[in-house]
Amino acid sequence: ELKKFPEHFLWGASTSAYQVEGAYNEDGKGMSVQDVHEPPEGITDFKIASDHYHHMKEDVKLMAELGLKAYRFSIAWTRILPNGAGEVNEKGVKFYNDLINELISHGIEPVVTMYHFDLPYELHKQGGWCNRKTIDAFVQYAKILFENYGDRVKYWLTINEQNVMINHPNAMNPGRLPTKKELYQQCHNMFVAAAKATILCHEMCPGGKIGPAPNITAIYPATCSPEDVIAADNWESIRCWLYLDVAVYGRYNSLVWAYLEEKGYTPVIEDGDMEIIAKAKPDYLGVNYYATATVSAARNDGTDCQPRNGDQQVMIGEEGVYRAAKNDHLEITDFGWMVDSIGMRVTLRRVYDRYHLPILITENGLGAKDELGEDGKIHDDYRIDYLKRHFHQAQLAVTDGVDLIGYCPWAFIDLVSTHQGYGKRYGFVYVNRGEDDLKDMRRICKDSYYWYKEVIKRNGIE
Ligand code: BGP
Repeated sequence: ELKKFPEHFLWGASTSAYQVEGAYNEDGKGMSVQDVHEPPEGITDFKIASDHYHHMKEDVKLMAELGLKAYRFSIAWTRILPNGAGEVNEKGVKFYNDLINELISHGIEPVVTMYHFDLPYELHKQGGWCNRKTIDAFVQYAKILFENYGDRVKYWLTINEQNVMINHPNAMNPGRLPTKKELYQQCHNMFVAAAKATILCHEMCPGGKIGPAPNITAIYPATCSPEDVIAADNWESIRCWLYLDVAVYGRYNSLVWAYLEEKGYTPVIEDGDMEIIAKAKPDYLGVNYYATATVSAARNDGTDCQPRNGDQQVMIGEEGVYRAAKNDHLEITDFGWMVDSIGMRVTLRRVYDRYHLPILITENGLGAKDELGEDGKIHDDYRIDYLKRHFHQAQLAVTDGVDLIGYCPWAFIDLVSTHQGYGKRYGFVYVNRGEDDLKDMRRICKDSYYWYKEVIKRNGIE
């Protein structure tokens, strides 16, 4: 028999600062790597996005009407510290203070991501995460956040999808792409930064909970050939377990360390780093889940690495390590992403079984080309169907014994997709704008909004 979702389950919704806020140069905000990134031809940039910065109260009102128990958003580092470190921008501090107060006054729990893909450009120019100064900058930033909001924010997330930043670095690195060796140094420095922030949170915010938010997905072997199974194990460790093992167990995953050594990618680990990492204990795990990936053994003949099509979910393979494979059992979205609701259950079970920490689904959702109908509505029954299937699998995971504390679909409102701009929408709320035609930016609740409202009311799909 199905278990019910727990009482006080955090039915939520997610966004990230640079994808939703706009106002990219207003009220003292500094530039982030996203602001200087050239979008692909015909795709909007992040300058205006969904103009949430100027629609904040209206948007929170829509969250309240939806009945959201939690709202996961990110703070733009460059609103707080325009240069990444040093001088504080009070107007930026005030914006999030107002947002947090607005949420709380409507009974919505703020879930705050500290850093979501938008490194301050000033830090990037000085080497970004390859430079250990960025660790200090992050600690200064964390301190400001805990000082200002720690009395009201219970749920903190350190870094969004660190593993995506390492495995798919295009969107976060304007200019030259870092080498693999540099990426693993960035990765290590982010581990240290997240650990320091975690320790600081526990010191500064009594009752505060903090954790990482990687993109986690079970990796399937393409066949039951033992070689494929090894390849799937390796890729699952490199893509997923590395990040959670460091966060939870305070040590590098041994399979991954062997891989790093073999490839010559091992990072410089300074004295004291591993002690700090071991001391920092997350209270819960954020998990972004979109789809599983399927892989087969590498052929090691120069063809393992397949060209990507600009889509972050298309596995690219790595020469001699694994090869992306097709999974004929799964459907695929119009944007080429696999749909695997059962894979969400598999993923949640694996994560819980490995770490035994409460899990918050911090992202999951369907990107689609929603159209505003002649009746002035958006009939996104495909999104309802997608979410219904995933909610059902989440409930099965709860029944399996997974300690799931909440579910924040991506996204609360339409926002700029990392690769496809405004042509690919995720929100429960539609924003009336096109790729470069801003129209009136009006908010219109989609059919999925009204459906989700009932789900929240009933604390489940049935
Ligand atoms: C995740 C990111 C989000 C969001 C989402 C959808 O990887 O954390 O920022 O963008 O994916 O991806 P996309 O916008 O590329 O469709």
